[in-house]
Amino acid sequence: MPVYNRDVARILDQVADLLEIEGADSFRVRAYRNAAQSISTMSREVATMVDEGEDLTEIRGIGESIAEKIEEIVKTGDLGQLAQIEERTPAELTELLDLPGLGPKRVQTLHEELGIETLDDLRDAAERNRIRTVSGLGDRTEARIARELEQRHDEERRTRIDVAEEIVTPLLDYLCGIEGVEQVAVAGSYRRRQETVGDLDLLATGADGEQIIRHFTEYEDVREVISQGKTRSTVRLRLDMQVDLRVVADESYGAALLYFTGSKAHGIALRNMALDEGLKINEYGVFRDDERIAGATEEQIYDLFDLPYIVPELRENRGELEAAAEGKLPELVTVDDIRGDLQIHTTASDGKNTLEEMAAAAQERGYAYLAVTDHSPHVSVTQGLDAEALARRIDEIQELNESFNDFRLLTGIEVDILKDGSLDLPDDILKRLDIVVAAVHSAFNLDREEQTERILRALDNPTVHILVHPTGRRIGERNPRKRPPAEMDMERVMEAAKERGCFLEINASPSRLDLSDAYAKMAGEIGLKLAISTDAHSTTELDFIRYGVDQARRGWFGPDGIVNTRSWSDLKALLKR
Ligand code: DGT
Ligand code: CA
Ligand code: CA
Ligand code: ZN
Repeated sequence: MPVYNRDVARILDQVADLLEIEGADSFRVRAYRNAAQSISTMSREVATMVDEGEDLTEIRGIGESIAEKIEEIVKTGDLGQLAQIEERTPAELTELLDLPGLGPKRVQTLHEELGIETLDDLRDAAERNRIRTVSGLGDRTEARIARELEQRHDEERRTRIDVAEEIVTPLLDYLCGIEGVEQVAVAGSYRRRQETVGDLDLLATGADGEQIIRHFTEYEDVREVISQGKTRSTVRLRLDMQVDLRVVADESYGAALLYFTGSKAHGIALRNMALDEGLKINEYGVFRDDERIAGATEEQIYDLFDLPYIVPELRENRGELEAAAEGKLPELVTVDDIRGDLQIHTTASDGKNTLEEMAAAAQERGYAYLAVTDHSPHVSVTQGLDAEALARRIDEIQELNESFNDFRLLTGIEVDILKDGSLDLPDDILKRLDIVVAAVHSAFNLDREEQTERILRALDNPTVHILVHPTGRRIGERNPRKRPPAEMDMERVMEAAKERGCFLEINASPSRLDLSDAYAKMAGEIGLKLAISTDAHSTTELDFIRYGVDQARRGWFGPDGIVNTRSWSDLKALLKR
């Protein structure tokens, strides 16, 4: 991996920021800043200079000691010193430096006195009026920080699909109960089943628009009416969820649904198709001159362009219109296709329900099998199963299996992938299991190359069947455990999985949905099969499966590409590496 000047400059700047927060000598801090500055504005690559054995101290602002550091960065992509500093002073603290009124000294004080490490910690402290208690920081600074944080929060405010669902479901019930309301639908990203939604877009039909709008604004959860007209209104509900409602005429219902479901890119592509045929399409219908020739249903409109119906999950202008025109739209997987769940936890590790309860819940859902995949010991937040406990578990499951008809518990484990890519349990116990799912639970911040190698090494182990929650990300702005994906070369990981006869997971938990829709689509293009599993830590979480199915649909997956649509005997054959 080549190291570019901007990478070198970024690392030097980071060192400067952290040293400054630690209160290091200002001369020393400036040395790093100046070096970063020179390097980021140089036209030659320092990496080339190092390669050719040139003297870096010739560069303006670079002395002996920093020259050595640059050489280290160029050769290893990293700086040992930075890691050392980060052990004392968390790197996240540098994010706080951009806030008004917060210089390095104050950041250090906040860290020392209130234990603040991240923007979230800071937000929390501001909300509880604790910032003003810190020496040198008054309530004016606290208010300024709170305002700035609020503004940033607004910009990135999106709500996880499951949270949006909890908010919109009772609202739909309420609207359907209003006299004179005929149809109600949620359009927008929610209908496309995107993993997060910005706002909710509702459509309704009915005789008296004004009355429907009035009832809408009187809904008990409305915190603020942002606008209210004769046929449309916008309100804010709890958690600041914004909802638009439009009341439309029956003959425009399909056109409005199509328009407001989007995506915008899909809508624009359709509009261009219409223009090519001398037609006009908008939220009221499709028009030739001024005559409406379609609009009541979405099917009617697609049909007008000789296209089959395109489901909302595919409407992202990622090739669905072309595929539809060629009759090559995939037949997408549904919840009914799923025959069993391949990742769940019980009270043996961090689950809330027992093995028996989880088995009963799986049978209630009509499953043919359920893989029991508790954690291995390394995941220190929970007790994990060591080889001995796992051996006892295998016996227990085999015994329990005697009592079932048309259902089977699969013996399994969620084995931790250690930092070097080795597994947390010996092969001889892993070999005895029906299914081994492997996951990363630590060292998410390895660089891309190292992370990729680590994962590939884990997949090299022939006992591994499925790499679960492959990137480890946690989604949702309001998720306190939010975490960006681990960086890796996903294409290489997928190619490697395919070659080795193993699979990746779409983790159906709405706080993970990992693989993302885009990565799922990539898997399909590579020809890699996926598992959809819930990672349920309780019986009710088995219902997460539908979020995973939605994500797979957004990734263009049919039932054949999903391993757990198969019977146990077919799945078993597929798991033979
Ligand atoms: P979100 O709310 O950010 O999760 O995403 P959406 O897709 O729900 O977007 P939103 O709420 O801004 O608008 C709802 C739909 O309305 C969008 O998916 C497509 C349609 N739409 C909005 N603006 C435009 C536009 O300028 N052109 C077209 N063709 N459609 C638009
Ligand atoms: Ca929306
Ligand atoms: Ca909207
Ligand atoms: Zn896990």
